[in-house]
Formats: sequence, C-alpha cells, structure tokens
Amino acid sequence: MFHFLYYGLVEHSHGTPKQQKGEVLLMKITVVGAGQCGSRIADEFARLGMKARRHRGVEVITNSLAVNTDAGDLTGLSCIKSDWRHRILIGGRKTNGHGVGKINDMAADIARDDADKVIDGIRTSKRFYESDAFLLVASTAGGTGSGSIPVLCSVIKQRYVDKPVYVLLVLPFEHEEQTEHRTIYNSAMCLKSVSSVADAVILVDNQRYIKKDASLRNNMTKINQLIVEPFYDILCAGEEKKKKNIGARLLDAGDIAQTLVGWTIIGYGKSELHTISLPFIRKRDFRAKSTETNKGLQAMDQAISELSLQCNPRDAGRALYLLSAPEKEMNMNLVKELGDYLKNIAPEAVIRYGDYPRKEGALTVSVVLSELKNVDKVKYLYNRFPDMLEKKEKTERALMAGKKELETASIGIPSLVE
Ligand SMILES: Nc1nc2c(ncn2[C@@H]2O[C@H](COP(=O)(O)OP(=O)(O)OP(=O)(O)O)[C@@H](O)[C@H]2O)c(=O)[nH]1
Ligand SMILES: [Mg+2]
Repeated sequence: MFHFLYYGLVEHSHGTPKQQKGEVLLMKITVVGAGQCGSRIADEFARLGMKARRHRGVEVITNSLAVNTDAGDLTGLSCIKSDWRHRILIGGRKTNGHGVGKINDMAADIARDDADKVIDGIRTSKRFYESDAFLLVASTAGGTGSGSIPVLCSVIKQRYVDKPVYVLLVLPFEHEEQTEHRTIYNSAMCLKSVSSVADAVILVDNQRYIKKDASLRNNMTKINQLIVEPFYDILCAGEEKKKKNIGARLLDAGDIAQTLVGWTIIGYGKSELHTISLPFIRKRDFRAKSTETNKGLQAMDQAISELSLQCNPRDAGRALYLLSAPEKEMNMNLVKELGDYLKNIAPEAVIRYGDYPRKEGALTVSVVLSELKNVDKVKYLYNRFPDMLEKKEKTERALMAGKKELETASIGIPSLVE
C-alpha cells in the first residue's frame, strides 16, 4: 500500500490550460544556449530532438538556438540550424565577434542591448507556439553565458508570461576555481541573478562527470551527452499515450511543470536487460518478478548516486521519477517499490511519477529532485565571493597604480603624435 502522497495522471487534474480530459501532454521546449558551453549543450538538445523524431516519432524540441559574442564558437556547432536566426551573434560591434573574455557585466550589457535579436530568433521559428516552456543553458564560470543568461531569462519571462522558463547552469571543474578568480566571482553572480528570475534552476556540476570517469576531462562532447541524456525519456514520456496500459501513470507537461521549482538536480540510471528470455523462467514466477524489481532499484540507486550535483535528497520539496522499460519488463509493483525507495531518501518531497513502456531498450530511471532548500555547492560559491571580490579589486588597483606610475615617469618626454 502507498503510505505517501503520489501524483499521477489518474490521481490529479493539474496541468496546463490546454489539457483536455484524459489527454496526455508532451513537454515541448524551446532551448536557448548562451556562450560556448550553453551553445554546445543547446546543440546537443537539437541532436536529442532529431533522435526523438527519428526513433520515437515525437517532437520534443520545438527549436534550439545558440547565442554568443564569439563568432568562431557559433561556427563550430553541428545540429543547430546555421542561419543567423538560430546562431545569434550578439555584441558584434563591441567585441568584433571575439567574445568578452570572462567579463560578465560586459556580457550582461550586451544582452540587454541585443535581447531583441534573441526574441526575434525565438518568435520567428515555425513551431514556437507549440512549445510549453523554455530551457536556457549556460556555464556559470565564463563571461558571455553567465553574464547574458540572467538578462535573457528576465526578458523572456516578461515577454512570454504564460510559459515557464527553466535555466540549466553548468558549474565549473574544481581546478578552474584555483586558476581563475573570475570562476567563483562569475558563478556566484550568475547563480544569484538567475535564481531570482527563473522558475527553476537545474544544476549540473562538471566535476561530477570526471569523478565518474577521469577520461572525460578533455571530452566535453561526451560530458554534454551525459548532461542531456536524462531529459530524453522525460520529454518523450507521453509518446505511448494511445497504448492501453491499465494501471500505468503517464508523465506529462503538467507533472513536469508542477515539479520544477527553484533549485533542481537531475539523475539518470540504467540497467541492462537480458535480450534473450530463457524458456524456463516464466514471467509469472516470483523469482523473475524480484529480478525485475532489483534491476529497477539498481537503476534508481545509480540515478541517485550520480545526481548532476551532490546534494542531500532530504532537502527536496518536490521530486519526480520516471521508469522507462519494455512493457513486458514493467509492473506496478516495481513502480511502487521505486516510489518507496525515493520516499525513504526524500521524505519531505511531494513525489510525482510515471512509467513509460517502450518497445525495446534498457530499463532506465530518470529522477528529478526539486525545490531544494539547501545546495552546499551554491552556498560554498556564495561564501567565497567576498574574498574573490577583494582579490579582483586588489588586482585592478595594482593595475591602475602601475599605469599611473608609468604615466608619471613619462611626463616631460615629448610625443611625436598629438
Ligand atoms: N559541460 C561543459 N562545460 C563547458 C563546455 N565548454 C566550456 N565549459 C565550461 O564552461 C566554463 C567556461 O565558460 P564558457 O561557456 O566557455 O564561456 P563563455 O560563456 O563562452 O564566455 P567567454 O568565453 O568568457 O565570453 C568552464 O567552467 C568550462 O569548464 C562544454 O561544452 N560542456
Ligand atoms: Mg566563449
């Protein structure tokens, strides 16, 4: 028996106003990436959209745009359409297309001046009006992405009041904190600014990916694929809506919108299934059932141990999980067991869930922990900010003093130009 609160399609009636009785809504998003990291991840979302169309016959990404002050970075993308409405160069006159060199306030000014270009790119895309939400993406440590994303978030929110705006922020590797004081300075400012305007801030820590596999240190493309992976099933989940699947809980746009609030973390776990089913293991056999349950719990355990950022699930006010597996591998007992597991580690959270039967593939569990009341890494970056500010001001003062000294020494030397 459930001893806690579950929300599934059958049990709740929330959802966006478009929702008809009994209809399941897909979550379609418009993705906007800013700066190098943001643009590359937006490119990866464009690839995910193509995959969803090809393999599952659904549209989940209505459009994907890249915004940058660096023209070279825009050229290097592969899946985002290559015209100027999709790859948007901002601040061209100020930076000559060479980036802002980590100066976040310069990027924020540029974003304010050129926000219309981004709005035009969003507005003029063919499928924009089908989209349910925005997902903006940037790293916190660079200049362009971290400086422009809070401004773009605020402009988009004011312009499209009925669509939630989620922001995915990538936190820096630990070694970047040591080598560059701008890393902490930019990150703290970006986190504070974005959290005050976005509907939810999805946090991803680069360091987590190299902890899992050190060879990923120089493989940003692979890290980006891992960052995007958990979104695939969540976005595609409504696909099987026409299938008669008694007792199934389908996850839809309403569930996602109700879950994503404030600081948010995602996780993803996978358990490979036997491709050959042995004739002597009958599905009704209790041992076969318990193997399925173990596989499900193993995938859930992986999703929780490999969350996109280290956090304490007990701090979550809302959570969501999606079990995705071939229909024959799924049973409600497993769905309930996963719910019990999650409730155990996140006792304060209101849990929404869904199961997503597919024709084939592995058993996967996607987890979202949201409305986190505490995130240690964010607190750490905020706490280190005053030191970094002092260091930055000291460096600037030393630079000014040096310049002044040179200028004073040059007094009395005639110049050959006016
Ligand atoms: N996961 C991931 N992180 C990246 C990627 N590219 C850069 N980063 C991280 O992003 C931070 C640097 O930010 P960038 O996105 O390169 O900077 P930017 O927004 O282009 O800003 P400027 O170049 O300073 O104008 C560092 O923490 C990098 O480790 C990427 O493709 N994937
Ligand atoms: Mg850049």
